[in-house]
Amino acid sequence: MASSILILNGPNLNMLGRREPGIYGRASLDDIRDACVQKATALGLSADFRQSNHEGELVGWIQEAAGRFDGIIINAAAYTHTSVALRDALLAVALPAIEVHLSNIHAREDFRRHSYLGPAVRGMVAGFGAQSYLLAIDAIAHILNETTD
Ligand code: CA2
Repeated sequence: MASSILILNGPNLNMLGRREPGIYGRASLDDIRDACVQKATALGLSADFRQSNHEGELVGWIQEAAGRFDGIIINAAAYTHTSVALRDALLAVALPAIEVHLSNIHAREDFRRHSYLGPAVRGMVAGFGAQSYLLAIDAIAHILNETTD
């Protein structure tokens, strides 16, 4: 059976393409979802792409992922820099997870340089705009292939 991945997006990412194109690019979240589904399909994966402005909803989706998905890609947006709850949820489900950011969080304000998710993910892709998501899908496909070989 095809592996399936859950792609999660945190607060305000629903506004992509409408504000701050200089930092986050012109692609809308719908554009990114379409590109992710296309990329995942090309790699033989199925992808479920979701966004929430609520930390608890994101925690719930991560908890429910156990047994339903084979891996998680997450752009936790501002919760990256604040959320012990998301970190604990990712550690609890123990699925391979990759952190994604559109912008290079190390080239911005100091508070963005720390990610609470770091210890709960296999790696992080940041700074390539919408392409960060596609690179993360490549990475998770590689991880899932290693696990099924
Ligand atoms: O670069 C990223 O992907 C971020 O996760 C985006 C977050 C930010 O808090 C992180 O430090 C880095 C912000 C998402 C907000 O998205 C907006 C989109 C359009 C207009 C305003 C905000």
